[in-house]
Amino acid sequence: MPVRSPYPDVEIPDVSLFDFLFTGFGERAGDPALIDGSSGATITFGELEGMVGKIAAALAERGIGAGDVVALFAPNTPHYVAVFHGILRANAVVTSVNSLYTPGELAHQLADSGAQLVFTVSPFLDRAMAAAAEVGLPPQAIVVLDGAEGHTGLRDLLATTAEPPAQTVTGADTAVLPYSSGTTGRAKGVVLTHRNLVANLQQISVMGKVAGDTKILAVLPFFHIYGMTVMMNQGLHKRSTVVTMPRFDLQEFLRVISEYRVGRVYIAPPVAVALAKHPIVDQYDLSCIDVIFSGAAPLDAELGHAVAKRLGCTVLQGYGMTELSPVSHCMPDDRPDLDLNSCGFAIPNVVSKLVDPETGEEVGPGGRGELWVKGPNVMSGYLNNPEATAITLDDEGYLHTGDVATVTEEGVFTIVDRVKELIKYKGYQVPPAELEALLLTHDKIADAAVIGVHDADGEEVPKAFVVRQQDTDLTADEVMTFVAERIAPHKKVRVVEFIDQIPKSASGKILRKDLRARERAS
Ligand code: AYL
Repeated sequence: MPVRSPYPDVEIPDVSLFDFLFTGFGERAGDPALIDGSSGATITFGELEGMVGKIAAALAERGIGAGDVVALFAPNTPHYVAVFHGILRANAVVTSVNSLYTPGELAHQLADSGAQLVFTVSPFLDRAMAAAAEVGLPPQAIVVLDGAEGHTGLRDLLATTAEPPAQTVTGADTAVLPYSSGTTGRAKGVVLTHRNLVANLQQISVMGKVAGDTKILAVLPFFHIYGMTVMMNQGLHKRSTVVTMPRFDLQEFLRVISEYRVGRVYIAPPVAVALAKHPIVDQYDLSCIDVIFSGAAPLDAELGHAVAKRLGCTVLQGYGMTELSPVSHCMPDDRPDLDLNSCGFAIPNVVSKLVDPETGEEVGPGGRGELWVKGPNVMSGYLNNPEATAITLDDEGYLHTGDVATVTEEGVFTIVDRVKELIKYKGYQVPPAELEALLLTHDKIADAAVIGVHDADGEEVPKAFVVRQQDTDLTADEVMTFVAERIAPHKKVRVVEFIDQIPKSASGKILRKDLRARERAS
């Protein structure tokens, strides 16, 4: 039987994300919406709304409008938020890009999404220029937020005297195109509509006590759907104050929390390890923390309890996926008694079921099955990729997550395994297919396959099985260096094993199951 959320359905207004978030700041207009954790610079709700309107007007003047795609390649700052919503307010679409991407990776996303304009910052300009050149975008198509010679800067956009264009987008229109590999293959554009994003904000709204006096830490990147929905947009929705950090640095993270008295901290599990174990944590007054919420990879309950005890706060876990906008299951603030290995209940308007991947039979409480999710937060599909969409979304509207879960009689879900190829390194996606394709470009490599293995700290890391070309010598270090020079650091191959042959099915598909079994046996 499909499991319905135990929460009553919430209403999802049929409006654009801009109208949903920016309507009626009223008395709050003068309150801080965003604080730059590094500099302390603050933007109020009213100021943000003004900036969004100007950016939209300036984009419209430059010919950007309905359906156009604009890439956002920048670290978390208050200006990121203004630009993100300025692009949407111009009726255009945001494709958010991983800040660590190499020019090649960025070029792939620019070409695949059809981006016409790129927003970046001066420290990223070299990579943006190289990628733009690769896909034939002129240098003038790169806006440098903090300014650079020969490029439009944020200041230029804000100087416009034009009015923002009429809003033409509806809930059904595409709002963002984050990239995800999903269950198989390379990173693909995930088509999320305004309605998807509005829905997920309404759905998570009933789960957590996030309010006008809550300070939210945004250290996880806004380019990833976790930062985008749960930090940036939830913060705006609840009229909370979002404190931004451009990257994770433990000392700076602790300083910012302590100095700005942050109450709600969203993390991925590796941060929990530092919070539980690092001696430096004791040097900061972290009594302001009310809730630490972990998502993006499995949190170990023991670790979570250690963090809760050390900091005297509540630790909660949620589950999500880019394709789900992203949250589908989470622990509510008022149930810290739930098993911390679990990811709580299905959120409102979500129906989920567990299906045995071998038999296709539905599995009930006590059994294990692939998690299928249906709800208003489910993506409309992968951009220009009906084959991948068909593999992931079925005719009844269920999204097949590729994650294996269990459920209790009460409706509490726990993720216990993964049946998809995807590897998660510190919560970031590593698509094996991409690494395999890259490895095959090495002239001394005859064949290769990549799977996730666990290192001594229990961290999932990519491991490559490599078949050398006949009569060649190739070392593990050479393989790792070759990969590291061509991709973002989180996708590095961290273990290499040479092997005589990659196990494959009759149709030539890599038998990852056999490689995993080999790994367990070693
Ligand atoms: P993507 N436990 C185990 N695996 C998880 C968990 C979890 N709590 N959360 C995410 N994953 C894995 O698209 C799982 O394999 O989005 C899933 O299919 O980068 C994959 O990560 C999706 O990776 C929130 C808000 C989680 C955000 C998110 C992260 C979305 C990550 C919970 O409340």
